[in-house]
Amino acid sequence: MTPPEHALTATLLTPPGVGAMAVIRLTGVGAIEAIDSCFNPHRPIELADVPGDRLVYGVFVDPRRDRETIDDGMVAITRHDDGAGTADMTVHGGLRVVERMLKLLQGLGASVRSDGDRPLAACALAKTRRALRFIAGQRDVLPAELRKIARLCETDARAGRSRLRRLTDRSRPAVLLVEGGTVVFTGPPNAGKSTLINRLFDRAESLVSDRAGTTRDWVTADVALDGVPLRVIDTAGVRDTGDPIERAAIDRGLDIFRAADIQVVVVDASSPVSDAFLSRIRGLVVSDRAILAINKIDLPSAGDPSRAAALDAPHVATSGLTGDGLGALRALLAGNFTIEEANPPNSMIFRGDQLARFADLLSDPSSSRLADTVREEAKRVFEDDRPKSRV
Ligand SMILES: Nc1nc2c(ncn2[C@@H]2O[C@H](COP(=O)(O)OP(=O)(O)OP(=O)(O)O)[C@@H](O)[C@H]2O)c(=O)[nH]1
Ligand SMILES: [Mg+2]
Repeated sequence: MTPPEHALTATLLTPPGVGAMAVIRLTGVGAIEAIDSCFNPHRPIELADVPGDRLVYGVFVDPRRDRETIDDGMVAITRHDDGAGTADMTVHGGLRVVERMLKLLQGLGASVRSDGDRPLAACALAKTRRALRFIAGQRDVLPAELRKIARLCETDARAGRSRLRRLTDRSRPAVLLVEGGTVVFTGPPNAGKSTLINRLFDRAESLVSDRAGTTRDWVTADVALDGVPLRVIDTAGVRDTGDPIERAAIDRGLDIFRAADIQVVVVDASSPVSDAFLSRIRGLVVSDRAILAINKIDLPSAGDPSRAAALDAPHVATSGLTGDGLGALRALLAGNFTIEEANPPNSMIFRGDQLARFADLLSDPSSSRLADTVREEAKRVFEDDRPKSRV
């Protein structure tokens, strides 16, 4: 019988849904022969002889339907040392084309994996170059790290467990790097929130005016900070108001402020900070996620910014007008995202199903399968994590 890791498997590598292109990977023993039977290269060529760095252009056909054309596309072939092969097929990304291709491969003996790792999907989701570099780095490092843990489990199960736990507990910086986070700005009206955001991220989308209550519904912008994708949200200034629409906007703004990955409270150093504002905000601030910006320091001080500084958060003095303190504010933001920790193997990102399996393992201290399961996991991380040579 074909061992499971050599069985013919088809995986959609790109995110499911409509897109310009879709990439389907067929891997296992017989992959190249299977592609041979359903692909007509435009130029006469033996697929088995094609070098691994060459894309072959042609037409995918259904051999069971009189070689009816499914789509035109490309194939890249990799031959593995152990006799198995991998064919990456690029087709048009329509739902119907992908469905037909997967059915075709199933008909040729492949099992279709829906829970497969999707390295290309993850790459497609990466919003910054740094996130992309991280994903590529993790591809190299994660299987080796898991194998190390498996070996450790065999000699010292306790140490192996704690290393595995540490690995899964430290994924936050990596998740933030790949998926991004939200930074929500709040503060009294006219404190300079919109000005600060525009200047910090070099944009001019938030309206700025000397009229308090300029920002009503929140305004969002997608930016990058040191390679971490961030969604920055500018909210309505917090004050007591009789206007029901403004009140609703303030309430909604405070809701998203509470849930933010990073909270930035902006106050105006040149005017007194009201008790009403401080008491409203205090219960919402989460100290290890919050930053206080004491803004408009280019103006004479109203003498009481220390009242705001009583909020339990690191603070920084800024001027959205002159740019003073913006470097320090950026550094605090970056520090909050623990950006420098987002490096494999220090911090790595896992799929939900992997985390669930690791949690199961760790919750059963008597498990004798620890080393084996971790080793299996190392194999499953990426389909192509086997020694291979390009033909
Ligand atoms: N002197 C000085 N003026 C500033 C500074 N930041 C903003 N301003 C001015 O303060 C006024 C209010 O700025 P906004 O950025 O609209 O303030 P906001 O906090 O977004 O206000 P709302 O949207 O109404 O809550 C504008 O006239 C800005 O030009 C600053 O650092 N120094
Ligand atoms: Mg504003």
